[in-house]
Amino acid sequence: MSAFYVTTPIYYVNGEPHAGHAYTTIAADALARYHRLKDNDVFFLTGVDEHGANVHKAAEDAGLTPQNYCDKMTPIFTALWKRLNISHDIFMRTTSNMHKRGAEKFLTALYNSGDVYKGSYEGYYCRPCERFIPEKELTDEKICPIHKLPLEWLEEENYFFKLSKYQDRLLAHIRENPRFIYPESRRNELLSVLDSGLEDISISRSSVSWGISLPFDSEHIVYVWIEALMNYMTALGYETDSERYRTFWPANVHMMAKDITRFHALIWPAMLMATNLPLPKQVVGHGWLTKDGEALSKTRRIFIDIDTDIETYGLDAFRYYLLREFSFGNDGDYRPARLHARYNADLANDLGNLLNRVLGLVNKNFEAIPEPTTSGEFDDEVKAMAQTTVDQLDTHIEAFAFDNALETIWEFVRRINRYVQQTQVWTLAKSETKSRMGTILYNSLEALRIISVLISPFVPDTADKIQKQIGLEEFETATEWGCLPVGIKVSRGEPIFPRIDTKKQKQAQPKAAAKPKQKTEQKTSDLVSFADFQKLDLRVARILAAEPIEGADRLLKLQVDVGTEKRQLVAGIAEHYTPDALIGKQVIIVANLEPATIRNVESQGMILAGSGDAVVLATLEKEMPLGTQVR
Ligand code: ME8
Repeated sequence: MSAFYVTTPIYYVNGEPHAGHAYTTIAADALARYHRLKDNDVFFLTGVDEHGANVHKAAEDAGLTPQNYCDKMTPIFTALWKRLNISHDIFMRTTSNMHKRGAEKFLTALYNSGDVYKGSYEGYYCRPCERFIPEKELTDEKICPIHKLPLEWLEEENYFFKLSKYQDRLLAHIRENPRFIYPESRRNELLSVLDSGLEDISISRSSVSWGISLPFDSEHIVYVWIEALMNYMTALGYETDSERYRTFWPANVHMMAKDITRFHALIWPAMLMATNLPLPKQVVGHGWLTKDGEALSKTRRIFIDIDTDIETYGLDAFRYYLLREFSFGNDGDYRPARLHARYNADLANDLGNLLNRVLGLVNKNFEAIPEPTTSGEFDDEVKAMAQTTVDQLDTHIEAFAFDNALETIWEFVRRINRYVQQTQVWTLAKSETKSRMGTILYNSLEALRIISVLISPFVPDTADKIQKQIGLEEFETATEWGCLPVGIKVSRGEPIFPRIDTKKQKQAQPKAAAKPKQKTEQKTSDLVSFADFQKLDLRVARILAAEPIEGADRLLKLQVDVGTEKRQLVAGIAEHYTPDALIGKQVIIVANLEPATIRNVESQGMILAGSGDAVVLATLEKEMPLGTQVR
C-alpha cells in the first residue's frame, strides 16, 4: 500500500463555485477514488482561499466583515462538494489557525534561507488574478490576458523572493522529470517561460489588510498566492511535523486548470527548493471548460447551469459526461445536448439496459444466481476481456485520460451486450440448454459486477446501485474472475438510467421552452436556431478501414478514428468510392447522431458528403487533429 496525496486548488470565495471548479474537483475525486480502489493510502485535499484583496473587496460589496463574508461563502462550496459526492479527506480554510501557524513556520523558513529581501515594486496589477502582469504579457490596452479587465497601476514597498536564483534548477528538474508537468503542451509553455528568464517576485503586500502578517515584519501581509500554495503542506500538519505530513508530503498530484500551472510548477517548487523540502511529483493543468468557446468566469459572469442538468440527468450522468466527453489536457465545450446523447446512448442503452435485461432473465428462469457449469463459445473471450480492461485502466489513469479509461470500460460493457446477443441466451430456457443459459447469465452478471467496481471511481452511486441490484453487500476485487457468489437472490431491477426523451429534456430547460412567438414562426419556415445547430457535434475523423456490406450495393461499412475513440459507420457511398480509395482520408462526421442499425450493421454516426449527381466526401481545407470540432 503506497501513500497517494492529491490536491485541487483552493478556490477563491469571492464568488460561488461553478462548473469549472466542479470539473477539477470531480476529476481529482475520481483519481482519489481510483487509488483507494487500488488499496493505496489516499489523502485528498480541497478547500478555499479566503484571504487577499479580492475577497476583501467582495466582503465590502456585500456589507460584511471579511471573516463573516468567508463564513457565509465557504459552506456554499462544502454543500456543492457534498452534492457532487466529492470524497475529500480534508477541506482547507485558509482562515483556520492550523493554516495560519503552518504558513508562519514556512515563511520563517523562507526568510531564513536568505532568499527574501526588501525592495519596491511598481507595475500593472490584475485584481481578479491577484498578480502583477509582467512587462512581456502587457498589451497596449493594459488589459488582463485572462480576465479581459483593465489593469491597475500599483506602487508598493514589498518583500521579494529570489525566484531568478532557481531558474537553472527548475529547468533541470523539468527536463529530467518529463512527467512533472502534464500535459506536454503546458510543460513546453513553462520551459519557454524559463528560457526567457525568471524575475524575482514580490511576496508581500503593504496595501492589503486581509491576510496573514509576515512573521518577520508585521507591517506586511503575505501575498495571497504565496500563502495559498503553502496550504498543500499546512493541511497535512506541517506546523507540528505530524505523522500525516510525514506520510503524505510530497504530494503526488496537484490538479488544476492551465491558468495557474505557472504558480504551481515554477514558484511553488522554487519556494520548496529554498526551504530544502521535497517537490510535488506532478503538476497537472487541465484545459478550460468553456461555454460557446469562452472560459467560464465568475468575474465575466459566464456560467453553465449545472443545477438543471443534474436535476434532469442525475449526478452520475453529469460526472460521467465531464470525465468521458473531454480530453483532460484540452479545452472542452460544455453542451447539454451532448450530455443528453451520452446519457441515452452510454448510460441508459449500453449499461442500464444490459443490467436490466440480465437481471430480468435471471429472475424469469432461476431462483437465484445460477452456477456456471458449462463452457462454450465466447466465454473465454469475455473472461479475458475483463482482465485486459482492468489492465488498461492503470495506463489511462496514469496519463489522466479519464475519457479513454471510461471508453475502455464501455467497450467491455458493449462486449457483454454482444455476448448476450450472440449467444441468444433468452432462447436457452429449455431443460437441455438450461445449464448453458445459467452459465451465460452467471458470466454476464460477473462481468457487470466487475464493471460496477471499475466504474466506481467515476460514477460511485451507479456502482452502488448495480451492486445492490445484483444482491452484493461488499465490493470485491475486479482483478479476479469468479468472485460473484452463486445462489444469492438478485433484485427485480429498477432501470438505473431511465431513458429521457428530448421532449422531457426541453421541458427541463426553461429557456428553450419559453421561446418567443417570432422564433416559432421562423422554425416553421425551415430556419434552424443557433442553439439547435449547436446540438450537432461535427468532428474531424480518419477512415481506418472500409468494406462492402453483403447484399447492399450502395453501402460501405467504415471504421473511423475520432481522436479519442474508434467508431463504426455505415455510409451510402459504395457507388462513388472503392474501399481502398477511402483508407487514410480525413472526413467530417456527425458524432452525436443516435446509433442506427442499417442492414444488420450498427452505424454510430454519419459521414458528411456533397450529394448530387456525384457524391464527394466533405473534408477540411487542411488536415487537423482528429476529434477537432467543426462549427
Ligand atoms: O486560482 N474550466 O482560485 P479560483 C476548468 N485561489 N476549470 C476551471 C474553470 C474552467 N472554466 N474555471 C475555474 C485560484 N476552474 C486560487 C488557487 S491554489 C494554491 C490557489 C478551476 O477560484 C480550475 O481548477 O480562481 C482553476 O485552476 C481553478 O478553478 C481556479 O480557481
